[in-house]
Amino acid sequence: HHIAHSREERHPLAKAPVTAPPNTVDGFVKQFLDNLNFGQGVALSASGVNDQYLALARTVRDYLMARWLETVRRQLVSQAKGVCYLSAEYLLGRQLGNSLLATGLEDVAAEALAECGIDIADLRAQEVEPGLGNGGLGRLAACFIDSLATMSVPSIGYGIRYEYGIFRQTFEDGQQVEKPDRWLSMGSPWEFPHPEAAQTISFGGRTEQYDDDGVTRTRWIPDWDVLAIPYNYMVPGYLNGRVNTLRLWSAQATKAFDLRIFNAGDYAEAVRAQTFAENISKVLYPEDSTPQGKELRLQQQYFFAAASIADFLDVVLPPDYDLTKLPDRAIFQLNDTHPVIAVPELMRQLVDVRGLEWEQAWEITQGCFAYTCHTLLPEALEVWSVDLLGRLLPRHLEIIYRINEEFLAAVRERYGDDELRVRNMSIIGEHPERSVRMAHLATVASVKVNGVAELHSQLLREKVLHDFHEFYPGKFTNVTNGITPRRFLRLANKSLSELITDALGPGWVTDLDRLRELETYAEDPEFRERFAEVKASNKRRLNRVLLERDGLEVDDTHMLDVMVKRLHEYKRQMLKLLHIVTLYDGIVSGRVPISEVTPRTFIFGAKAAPGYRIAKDIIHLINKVGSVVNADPAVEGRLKVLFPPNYNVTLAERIIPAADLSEQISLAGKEASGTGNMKFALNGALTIGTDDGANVEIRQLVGDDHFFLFGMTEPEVEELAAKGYVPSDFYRADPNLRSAIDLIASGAFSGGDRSVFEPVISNLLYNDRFMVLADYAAYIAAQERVDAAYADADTWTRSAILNVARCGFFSSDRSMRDYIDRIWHTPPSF
Ligand code: B1N
Repeated sequence: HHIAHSREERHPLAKAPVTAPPNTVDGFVKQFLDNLNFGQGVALSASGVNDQYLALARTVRDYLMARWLETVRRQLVSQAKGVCYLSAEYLLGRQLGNSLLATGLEDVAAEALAECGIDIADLRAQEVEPGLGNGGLGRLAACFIDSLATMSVPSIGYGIRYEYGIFRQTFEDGQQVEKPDRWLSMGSPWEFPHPEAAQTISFGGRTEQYDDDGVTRTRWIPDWDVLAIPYNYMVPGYLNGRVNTLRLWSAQATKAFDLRIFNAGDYAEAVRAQTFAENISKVLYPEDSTPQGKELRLQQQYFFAAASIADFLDVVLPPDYDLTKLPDRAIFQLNDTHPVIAVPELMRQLVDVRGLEWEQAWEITQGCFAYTCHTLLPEALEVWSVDLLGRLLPRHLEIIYRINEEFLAAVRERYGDDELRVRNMSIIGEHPERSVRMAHLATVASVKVNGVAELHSQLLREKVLHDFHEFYPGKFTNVTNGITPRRFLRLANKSLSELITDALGPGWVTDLDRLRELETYAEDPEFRERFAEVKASNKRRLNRVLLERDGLEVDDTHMLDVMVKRLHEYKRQMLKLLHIVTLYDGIVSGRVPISEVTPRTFIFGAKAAPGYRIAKDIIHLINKVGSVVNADPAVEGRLKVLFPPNYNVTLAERIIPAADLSEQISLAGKEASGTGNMKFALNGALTIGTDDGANVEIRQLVGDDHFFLFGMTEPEVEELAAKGYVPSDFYRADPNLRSAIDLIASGAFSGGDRSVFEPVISNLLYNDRFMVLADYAAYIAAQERVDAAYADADTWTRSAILNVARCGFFSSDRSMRDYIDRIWHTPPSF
């Protein structure tokens, strides 16, 4: 601090505060041309669109930079309690539009570029989105850091800078083929690497005890290490002059590492070893909700957790900080179990590195962590084999064992020798192999544990973590997920935003409850007409996007019925498909006159984990049904099935504002929350959905008349499972269902080849873990209610407006307030 200070004394310019370029069209043009000429090294006349995009991005960045430096400075001075959000995924979406919005530069930039003869829309289209996440969990992290910046909460996001994000999906003959996501190949203008602030992260080796002035201590003697290089990303608050930090770690081989081998004369081996180390941040694991237990994944988790803890202790905290006060200075929020290895890592830092007593260190650690659980599926609860963990992180395994020993002693003290309970609660599981249950470790170490929707939190307390809830009453809480209204309404749906702002003024963007005031406008025929025109224009825009992107045609006179989310059996894309096949079957069999079929365009968007066989078969089937239905003249173009490949945040921003109907049809009790459901409702789509996740809260808020509920409730699901679910009974009992399944099985969608979709069909008839057939009849009936409601366009529009008006609760700003009140206790700073 002292050296830095004297450096600033030397020149008057160095003393002046950093200021942004002038907020005018001329100022913007000047900055843009400077960035193009001096940053990109090209003249305007010779520049290509990517040069121009990079120069534009750097220009917007220049406007953010002064605010970022100021935010960092103030945070350093105030030392207020802050949030460290630890997440293995951040599904950020494109940065340029959001940065322009946050700085209020949208119009200035567009005008400035127009004066240079450039259409800003062409440059915005250049940006490759950073897809550093799989789905809801990663997008949630991105929404949360947006809200934290907008609400001026001291906070920092920590994660991994994957060189390859979620794979790019292509279809070959209807089947998913994965391509690498080279998002960095054209350069990323949004990141700032800081190799001088690297952390060294160690792995492997052994531990030993040693005598430290009469005290026996443990040290870890690792046998290899890597460098973690921080890359800073700016997270701008919306029009509030604050810019927070997202710090993503990239792996680099350490010098010591390659030199050792290099000096032994084996150059090729030294290079191989370097590649090995740098593999750690190479690629995002593409499994959503089903961890794979791979060694590289554990390496990733420890790599970013340890780097983040070290960064916070060494760089963010002042030197000589009294660590016993850490719980008043920081809360580490664990986004699912992926960063939970940070718990034993903090213990190791406090006990082994900084010499604190175990008891004191444990007290601190238990005050610093909070854990968000995002699932209910048993197969999604992460475990690491003791064998693997002990090999990679021997000291951490010892620490986990001791935590468990003391925890189980407390359990035994409370319940006597109830060994069944002790076994169920243990952090170490014994079957099918000895393993560390990361959710148990997280629960034991955390101040609070939260689920992500009311129903989910209730099921956590009553089922998945029931014994823990009994043991730690008060530890469990709920924070219902949210979405940022900046990206998912203001940016994605500019025309609806303008309509809302015309009615209410601009304040709703940071105070989404104000949308309630739209309820009276729902009764105004003129407002309804304008609202309907917004929907229609969003459909036309989607039409243009899909035509250009994929050569697909949306009929903008159709009802737009959308199901976009990861492909997973529990989400039940098969149920949606059975509805489509039933409609088609009705037409071709002559049972339903074509004039009675409501014209609908169905849009699917979904990636399947590359190793998830049945999910890939379902993608194949959707595409094949689409080819047949779309081409059959008997359908007269009244049904269209579109499946644009590579659904991502950018495409979501186009699809969601155009949708009429939102499909949220998971089996009750399986979808922890869902956040797509919120995005659709907030953009004026009506939901057809089960009583699951946050659907429950959406329906309560918008009202039963404006939501199409169907299907079994969670207790009904349990009841059916308990009495023994036999899917083929439903097949036999329902002629429509039988006919639809038989049509698929007959090879009608696979050129007569009955073998292609046999696995999908037998999975439905003889397994059907997520009870698609049991909910089929209710779903079809609900879709008939949808058709009837849609026939009255004006009433439908009124319901759509009421959905918008009543969904302010789902702002991620509200989620942040809940985390602050119930868990973090971090007041806003400035
Ligand atoms: O997290 C979202 C929820 O809205 C969804 O309902 C939930 O399914 C999703 C391992 C996950 N749960 N678990 C994951 C992702 C990646 C991975 O490697 C698990 N994602 C969810 C936000 O709360």
